[in-house]
Amino acid sequence: MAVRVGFDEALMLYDSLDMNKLSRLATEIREKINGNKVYYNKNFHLEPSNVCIHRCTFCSYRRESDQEAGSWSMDIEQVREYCRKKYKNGETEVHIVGSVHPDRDLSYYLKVVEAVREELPDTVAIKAYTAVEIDDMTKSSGLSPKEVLKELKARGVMLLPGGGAEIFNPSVRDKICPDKTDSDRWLEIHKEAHKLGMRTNCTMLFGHIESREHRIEHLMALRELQDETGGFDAFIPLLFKPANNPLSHLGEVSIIEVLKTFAISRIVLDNIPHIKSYWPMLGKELCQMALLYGADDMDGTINDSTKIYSMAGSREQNPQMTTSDLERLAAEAGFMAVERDSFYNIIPKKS
Ligand code: V47
Repeated sequence: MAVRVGFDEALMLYDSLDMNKLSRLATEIREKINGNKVYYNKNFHLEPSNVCIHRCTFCSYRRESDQEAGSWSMDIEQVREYCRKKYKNGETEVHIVGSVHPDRDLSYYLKVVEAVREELPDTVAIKAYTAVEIDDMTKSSGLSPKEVLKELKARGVMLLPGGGAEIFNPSVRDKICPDKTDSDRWLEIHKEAHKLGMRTNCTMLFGHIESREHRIEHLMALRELQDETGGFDAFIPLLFKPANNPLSHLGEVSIIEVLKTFAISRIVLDNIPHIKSYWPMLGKELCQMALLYGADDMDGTINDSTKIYSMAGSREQNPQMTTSDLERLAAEAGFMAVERDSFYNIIPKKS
Protein backbone atom coordinates (compact mmCIF):
# COMPACT_ATOMS: atom_id res chain seq x y z
CA MET A 1 0.00 0.00 0.00
CA ALA A 2 1.21 3.49 -0.77
CA VAL A 3 2.33 5.56 2.20
CA ARG A 4 -0.46 7.50 3.84
CA VAL A 5 -0.37 11.27 3.71
CA GLY A 6 -0.14 13.02 7.05
CA PHE A 7 -1.49 16.46 7.97
CA ASP A 8 1.53 18.44 6.74
CA GLU A 9 1.78 16.65 3.43
CA ALA A 10 -1.95 17.02 2.81
CA LEU A 11 -1.67 20.74 3.47
CA MET A 12 1.33 21.05 1.17
CA LEU A 13 -0.62 19.35 -1.62
CA TYR A 14 -3.64 21.57 -0.97
CA ASP A 15 -1.45 24.69 -1.17
CA SER A 16 0.32 23.55 -4.34
CA LEU A 17 -0.67 25.09 -7.65
CA ASP A 18 -0.09 21.89 -9.58
CA MET A 19 -3.64 20.86 -10.46
CA ASN A 20 -2.42 18.18 -12.87
CA LYS A 21 -0.48 16.52 -10.07
CA LEU A 22 -3.50 16.63 -7.75
CA SER A 23 -5.70 15.13 -10.44
CA ARG A 24 -3.10 12.44 -11.14
CA LEU A 25 -2.63 11.47 -7.47
CA ALA A 26 -6.39 11.39 -6.81
CA THR A 27 -7.01 9.46 -10.03
CA GLU A 28 -4.39 6.85 -9.14
CA ILE A 29 -6.29 6.11 -5.91
CA ARG A 30 -9.74 6.17 -7.55
CA GLU A 31 -8.50 3.80 -10.26
CA LYS A 32 -7.06 1.37 -7.74
CA ILE A 33 -10.36 1.23 -5.88
CA ASN A 34 -12.94 1.83 -8.60
CA GLY A 35 -11.22 1.42 -11.97
CA ASN A 36 -12.86 3.50 -14.66
CA LYS A 37 -16.33 3.13 -13.17
CA VAL A 38 -18.67 5.91 -12.14
CA TYR A 39 -21.58 4.81 -9.98
CA TYR A 40 -25.11 6.16 -9.95
CA ASN A 41 -28.39 4.93 -8.51
CA LYS A 42 -32.11 5.38 -9.05
CA ASN A 43 -33.33 7.24 -6.03
CA PHE A 44 -35.53 9.92 -4.58
CA HIS A 45 -35.50 11.94 -1.39
CA LEU A 46 -38.21 12.35 1.20
CA GLU A 47 -37.92 15.60 3.15
CA PRO A 48 -40.80 15.41 5.65
CA SER A 49 -40.32 18.93 7.03
CA ASN A 50 -38.09 21.98 6.92
CA VAL A 51 -39.15 23.33 10.33
CA CYS A 52 -36.10 22.98 12.54
CA ILE A 53 -35.00 23.82 16.06
CA HIS A 54 -31.40 24.30 14.95
CA ARG A 55 -30.24 27.65 13.65
CA CYS A 56 -27.35 26.71 11.37
CA THR A 57 -26.11 29.85 9.70
CA PHE A 58 -25.34 28.08 6.41
CA CYS A 59 -28.87 26.76 5.98
CA SER A 60 -31.36 28.21 3.49
CA TYR A 61 -33.84 25.44 4.00
CA ARG A 62 -34.92 25.77 7.62
CA ARG A 63 -38.00 27.63 8.80
CA GLU A 64 -38.64 28.63 12.39
CA SER A 65 -42.20 27.33 12.66
CA ASP A 66 -45.08 25.78 10.72
CA GLN A 67 -46.58 29.29 10.49
CA GLU A 68 -43.63 30.77 8.62
CA ALA A 69 -43.92 31.28 4.86
CA GLY A 70 -42.14 28.57 2.91
CA SER A 71 -42.42 25.92 5.62
CA TRP A 72 -43.84 22.44 5.18
CA SER A 73 -44.44 19.45 7.45
CA MET A 74 -45.92 16.15 6.31
CA ASP A 75 -48.18 13.96 8.39
CA ILE A 76 -47.97 10.20 7.96
CA GLU A 77 -50.69 10.08 5.31
CA GLN A 78 -48.83 12.74 3.31
CA VAL A 79 -45.65 10.68 3.60
CA ARG A 80 -47.54 7.72 2.12
CA GLU A 81 -49.00 9.79 -0.74
CA TYR A 82 -45.58 11.27 -1.47
CA CYS A 83 -43.97 7.81 -1.72
CA ARG A 84 -46.71 6.62 -4.09
CA LYS A 85 -46.15 9.69 -6.26
CA LYS A 86 -42.34 9.53 -6.37
CA TYR A 87 -41.83 5.80 -6.84
CA LYS A 88 -42.32 5.29 -10.54
CA ASN A 89 -39.27 3.91 -12.28
CA GLY A 90 -37.75 1.03 -10.33
CA GLU A 91 -35.99 3.29 -7.83
CA THR A 92 -33.74 1.33 -5.43
CA GLU A 93 -33.31 3.92 -2.67
CA VAL A 94 -35.28 6.50 -0.73
CA HIS A 95 -33.15 8.99 1.20
CA ILE A 96 -35.02 10.48 4.16
CA VAL A 97 -33.58 13.69 5.54
CA GLY A 98 -35.10 16.85 6.79
CA SER A 99 -34.99 18.74 9.98
CA VAL A 100 -35.40 18.50 13.71
CA HIS A 101 -39.01 19.62 14.12
CA PRO A 102 -39.80 21.06 17.57
CA ASP A 103 -42.94 18.93 18.02
CA ARG A 104 -41.80 15.59 16.58
CA ASP A 105 -40.29 12.79 18.59
CA LEU A 106 -38.95 9.29 18.05
CA SER A 107 -42.42 7.81 17.55
CA TYR A 108 -43.09 10.12 14.56
CA TYR A 109 -39.77 9.27 12.92
CA LEU A 110 -40.43 5.56 13.40
CA LYS A 111 -43.92 5.93 11.92
CA VAL A 112 -42.43 7.66 8.88
CA VAL A 113 -40.11 4.69 8.30
CA GLU A 114 -42.96 2.21 8.82
CA ALA A 115 -45.15 4.08 6.34
CA VAL A 116 -42.35 4.26 3.76
CA ARG A 117 -41.63 0.53 4.21
CA GLU A 118 -45.30 -0.30 3.69
CA GLU A 119 -45.72 1.88 0.61
CA LEU A 120 -42.59 0.89 -1.29
CA PRO A 121 -41.45 -2.50 -2.57
CA ASP A 122 -38.67 -4.33 -0.70
CA THR A 123 -36.31 -3.56 -3.57
CA VAL A 124 -36.14 0.05 -2.30
CA ALA A 125 -33.57 0.55 0.47
CA ILE A 126 -34.34 3.12 3.15
CA LYS A 127 -31.47 5.52 3.88
CA ALA A 128 -32.40 7.60 6.95
CA TYR A 129 -31.73 9.82 9.16
CA THR A 130 -28.69 12.03 9.83
CA ALA A 131 -26.77 11.69 13.10
CA VAL A 132 -28.23 15.07 14.11
CA GLU A 133 -31.79 13.81 13.78
CA ILE A 134 -30.84 10.60 15.57
CA ASP A 135 -29.23 12.61 18.38
CA ASP A 136 -32.50 14.49 18.78
CA MET A 137 -34.43 11.20 18.90
CA THR A 138 -32.22 10.09 21.80
CA LYS A 139 -33.04 13.32 23.64
CA SER A 140 -36.79 13.09 23.16
CA SER A 141 -36.92 9.38 24.06
CA GLY A 142 -34.24 9.03 26.73
CA LEU A 143 -32.82 6.11 24.71
CA SER A 144 -29.15 5.68 23.79
CA PRO A 145 -27.94 6.05 20.17
CA LYS A 146 -27.63 2.26 20.00
CA GLU A 147 -31.23 1.77 21.15
CA VAL A 148 -32.59 4.37 18.72
CA LEU A 149 -30.61 2.84 15.86
CA LYS A 150 -31.96 -0.61 16.73
CA GLU A 151 -35.53 0.73 16.60
CA LEU A 152 -34.89 2.32 13.22
CA LYS A 153 -33.18 -0.80 11.89
CA ALA A 154 -36.03 -3.01 13.08
CA ARG A 155 -38.43 -0.94 10.98
CA GLY A 156 -36.35 -1.09 7.84
CA VAL A 157 -33.65 1.60 7.92
CA MET A 158 -30.69 0.02 6.16
CA LEU A 159 -28.12 2.79 6.01
CA LEU A 160 -27.47 6.30 7.26
CA PRO A 161 -26.81 9.38 5.15
CA GLY A 162 -23.75 11.45 5.94
CA GLY A 163 -25.32 14.81 6.80
CA GLY A 164 -24.80 16.93 9.87
CA ALA A 165 -21.02 16.52 10.04
CA GLU A 166 -20.38 20.05 8.68
CA ILE A 167 -16.89 20.87 10.02
CA PHE A 168 -15.79 19.09 13.18
CA ASN A 169 -13.53 21.85 14.50
CA PRO A 170 -15.32 23.21 17.62
CA SER A 171 -14.52 26.90 17.03
CA VAL A 172 -15.94 26.76 13.48
CA ARG A 173 -18.89 24.67 14.64
CA ASP A 174 -19.65 27.25 17.35
CA LYS A 175 -20.07 29.85 14.63
CA ILE A 176 -21.99 27.89 11.98
CA CYS A 177 -24.13 25.49 14.03
CA PRO A 178 -23.67 26.35 17.72
CA ASP A 179 -26.69 24.49 19.06
CA LYS A 180 -26.25 21.26 17.12
CA THR A 181 -24.86 17.78 17.81
CA ASP A 182 -21.11 18.14 18.37
CA SER A 183 -18.45 16.28 16.48
CA ASP A 184 -17.83 13.62 19.16
CA ARG A 185 -21.51 12.77 19.23
CA TRP A 186 -21.72 12.70 15.41
CA LEU A 187 -18.81 10.25 15.30
CA GLU A 188 -20.22 8.19 18.18
CA ILE A 189 -23.56 7.74 16.40
CA HIS A 190 -21.88 6.56 13.19
CA LYS A 191 -19.66 4.23 15.19
CA GLU A 192 -22.70 2.70 16.89
CA ALA A 193 -24.39 2.26 13.51
CA HIS A 194 -21.28 0.53 12.16
CA LYS A 195 -21.21 -1.77 15.19
CA LEU A 196 -24.81 -2.75 14.41
CA GLY A 197 -23.74 -3.67 10.90
CA MET A 198 -25.27 -0.61 9.23
CA ARG A 199 -23.36 1.11 6.44
CA THR A 200 -23.18 4.90 6.60
CA ASN A 201 -21.92 7.86 4.60
CA CYS A 202 -19.98 10.87 5.79
CA THR A 203 -19.81 14.48 4.64
CA MET A 204 -17.94 17.74 5.07
CA LEU A 205 -19.49 21.15 4.43
CA PHE A 206 -16.73 23.31 2.96
CA GLY A 207 -16.31 26.75 1.45
CA HIS A 208 -17.64 28.97 4.23
CA ILE A 209 -15.57 30.27 7.19
CA GLU A 210 -13.34 27.22 7.65
CA SER A 211 -9.70 26.96 6.60
CA ARG A 212 -7.91 24.25 4.64
CA GLU A 213 -6.40 23.11 7.95
CA HIS A 214 -9.89 22.60 9.41
CA ARG A 215 -10.86 20.52 6.40
CA ILE A 216 -7.81 18.29 6.72
CA GLU A 217 -8.48 17.82 10.46
CA HIS A 218 -12.03 16.82 9.57
CA LEU A 219 -10.90 14.30 6.96
CA MET A 220 -8.40 12.80 9.38
CA ALA A 221 -11.08 12.28 12.04
CA LEU A 222 -13.17 10.40 9.47
CA ARG A 223 -10.14 8.37 8.36
CA GLU A 224 -9.45 7.40 11.96
CA LEU A 225 -12.99 6.16 12.57
CA GLN A 226 -12.94 4.29 9.27
CA ASP A 227 -9.69 2.53 10.31
CA GLU A 228 -11.51 1.36 13.40
CA THR A 229 -14.89 0.29 11.96
CA GLY A 230 -14.71 0.17 8.14
CA GLY A 231 -18.38 1.23 8.12
CA PHE A 232 -18.31 4.24 5.78
CA ASP A 233 -19.15 3.58 2.13
CA ALA A 234 -18.92 7.07 0.73
CA PHE A 235 -17.67 10.54 1.55
CA ILE A 236 -19.48 13.55 0.11
CA PRO A 237 -17.71 16.92 0.03
CA LEU A 238 -20.64 19.35 0.27
CA LEU A 239 -19.96 22.72 -1.30
CA PHE A 240 -21.47 25.61 0.69
CA LYS A 241 -24.12 27.34 -1.46
CA PRO A 242 -24.63 30.90 -0.32
CA ALA A 243 -28.11 32.01 -1.45
CA ASN A 244 -30.80 32.88 1.11
CA ASN A 245 -28.94 32.18 4.33
CA PRO A 246 -27.16 34.20 7.03
CA LEU A 247 -23.74 33.46 5.46
CA SER A 248 -24.71 34.74 2.00
CA HIS A 249 -22.11 37.52 2.17
CA LEU A 250 -19.35 34.89 1.90
CA GLY A 251 -20.19 33.97 -1.68
CA GLU A 252 -18.96 30.72 -3.20
CA VAL A 253 -15.39 29.42 -3.33
CA SER A 254 -13.67 29.03 -6.72
CA ILE A 255 -14.00 25.98 -8.92
CA ILE A 256 -10.27 25.35 -8.39
CA GLU A 257 -10.83 25.19 -4.63
CA VAL A 258 -13.71 22.76 -5.12
CA LEU A 259 -11.62 20.47 -7.33
CA LYS A 260 -8.67 20.65 -4.95
CA THR A 261 -10.97 19.68 -2.09
CA PHE A 262 -12.19 16.63 -4.01
CA ALA A 263 -8.61 15.58 -4.79
CA ILE A 264 -7.39 16.05 -1.21
CA SER A 265 -10.41 14.13 0.08
CA ARG A 266 -9.63 11.22 -2.24
CA ILE A 267 -5.97 11.28 -1.26
CA VAL A 268 -6.49 11.52 2.52
CA LEU A 269 -9.46 9.14 2.72
CA ASP A 270 -7.59 6.21 1.25
CA ASN A 271 -9.76 3.85 3.30
CA ILE A 272 -13.21 5.07 2.20
CA PRO A 273 -14.12 3.37 -1.07
CA HIS A 274 -16.31 6.05 -2.69
CA ILE A 275 -16.19 9.81 -3.11
CA LYS A 276 -19.48 11.27 -4.22
CA SER A 277 -19.80 14.14 -6.65
CA TYR A 278 -23.33 15.19 -5.74
CA TRP A 279 -24.78 16.82 -8.84
CA PRO A 280 -27.88 18.55 -7.33
CA MET A 281 -25.42 20.67 -5.33
CA LEU A 282 -22.52 21.02 -7.77
CA GLY A 283 -24.47 21.31 -11.01
CA LYS A 284 -23.87 18.84 -13.83
CA GLU A 285 -20.66 20.30 -15.25
CA LEU A 286 -18.79 20.67 -11.97
CA CYS A 287 -20.01 17.20 -11.03
CA GLN A 288 -18.32 15.88 -14.19
CA MET A 289 -15.11 17.76 -13.46
CA ALA A 290 -14.93 16.34 -9.93
CA LEU A 291 -14.77 12.87 -11.52
CA LEU A 292 -11.35 13.90 -12.84
CA TYR A 293 -10.26 14.76 -9.27
CA GLY A 294 -11.00 11.47 -7.55
CA ALA A 295 -14.80 11.19 -7.37
CA ASP A 296 -16.43 7.98 -8.60
CA ASP A 297 -20.12 8.34 -7.68
CA MET A 298 -22.69 10.85 -8.95
CA ASP A 299 -25.58 9.86 -6.67
CA GLY A 300 -28.84 9.44 -8.50
CA THR A 301 -31.85 10.28 -10.59
CA ILE A 302 -33.38 12.26 -7.66
CA ASN A 303 -36.81 12.70 -9.33
CA ASP A 304 -37.10 16.35 -8.31
CA SER A 305 -37.36 15.46 -4.65
CA THR A 306 -34.83 17.56 -2.74
CA LYS A 307 -34.95 21.26 -1.95
CA ILE A 308 -31.89 21.72 0.29
CA TYR A 309 -29.67 22.91 -2.55
CA SER A 310 -32.21 24.61 -4.80
CA MET A 311 -33.23 26.81 -1.85
CA ALA A 312 -29.53 27.65 -1.35
CA GLY A 313 -29.14 28.80 -4.95
CA SER A 314 -27.99 25.70 -6.86
CA ARG A 315 -28.44 26.01 -10.61
CA GLU A 316 -30.35 22.69 -10.42
CA GLN A 317 -33.68 24.14 -9.32
CA ASN A 318 -35.73 20.98 -9.96
CA PRO A 319 -33.07 18.27 -9.92
CA GLN A 320 -33.88 15.17 -11.91
CA MET A 321 -31.95 13.07 -14.41
CA THR A 322 -32.69 9.94 -16.35
CA THR A 323 -30.26 7.04 -16.24
CA SER A 324 -29.25 7.90 -19.83
CA ASP A 325 -28.48 11.49 -18.74
CA LEU A 326 -26.25 10.15 -15.95
CA GLU A 327 -24.57 7.68 -18.30
CA ARG A 328 -23.89 10.45 -20.82
CA LEU A 329 -22.36 12.73 -18.17
CA ALA A 330 -19.96 9.98 -17.09
CA ALA A 331 -19.08 9.05 -20.68
CA GLU A 332 -18.37 12.68 -21.64
CA ALA A 333 -15.81 12.80 -18.82
CA GLY A 334 -14.21 9.54 -20.00
CA PHE A 335 -15.77 7.08 -17.56
CA MET A 336 -18.09 4.13 -17.70
CA ALA A 337 -21.30 4.60 -15.73
CA VAL A 338 -22.72 1.68 -13.80
CA GLU A 339 -25.97 1.53 -11.90
CA ARG A 340 -25.55 0.48 -8.26
CA ASP A 341 -27.81 -0.35 -5.37
CA SER A 342 -27.40 1.37 -2.00
CA PHE A 343 -24.52 -0.95 -1.07
CA TYR A 344 -22.54 -0.47 -4.27
CA ASN A 345 -23.55 -3.79 -5.79
CA ILE A 346 -23.67 -3.29 -9.54
CA ILE A 347 -27.11 -3.73 -11.10
CA PRO A 348 -26.68 -5.39 -14.50
CA LYS A 349 -28.09 -3.41 -17.40
CA LYS A 350 -31.26 -4.83 -18.92
CA SER A 351 -30.76 -5.38 -22.63
O1 V47 B 1 -25.67 18.47 6.78
C1 V47 B 1 -27.28 22.53 4.22
C2 V47 B 1 -25.77 20.54 3.89
C3 V47 B 1 -26.46 18.48 4.48
C4 V47 B 1 -26.37 23.92 2.79
O2 V47 B 1 -25.29 10.61 2.44
C5 V47 B 1 -25.72 22.70 2.73
O3 V47 B 1 -25.53 10.25 0.31
C6 V47 B 1 -24.37 23.52 1.10
O4 V47 B 1 -26.01 15.29 4.09
N1 V47 B 1 -24.94 24.73 1.13
C7 V47 B 1 -27.60 17.48 4.33
N2 V47 B 1 -24.73 22.49 1.87
C8 V47 B 1 -27.52 16.71 3.02
C9 V47 B 1 -26.62 15.52 3.09
C10 V47 B 1 -26.43 14.62 1.93
C11 V47 B 1 -26.65 15.09 0.66
C12 V47 B 1 -26.48 14.20 -0.41
C13 V47 B 1 -26.11 12.90 -0.22
C14 V47 B 1 -25.91 12.43 1.08
C15 V47 B 1 -25.55 11.01 1.30
C16 V47 B 1 -26.06 13.30 2.15
O5 V47 B 1 -26.67 19.51 3.56
C17 V47 B 1 -26.31 19.19 5.78
C18 V47 B 1 -25.44 20.36 5.36
O6 V47 B 1 -24.07 20.01 5.43
N3 V47 B 1 -26.29 21.89 3.62
N4 V47 B 1 -27.35 23.81 3.72
C19 V47 B 1 -25.94 24.98 1.96
N5 V47 B 1 -26.48 26.21 2.00
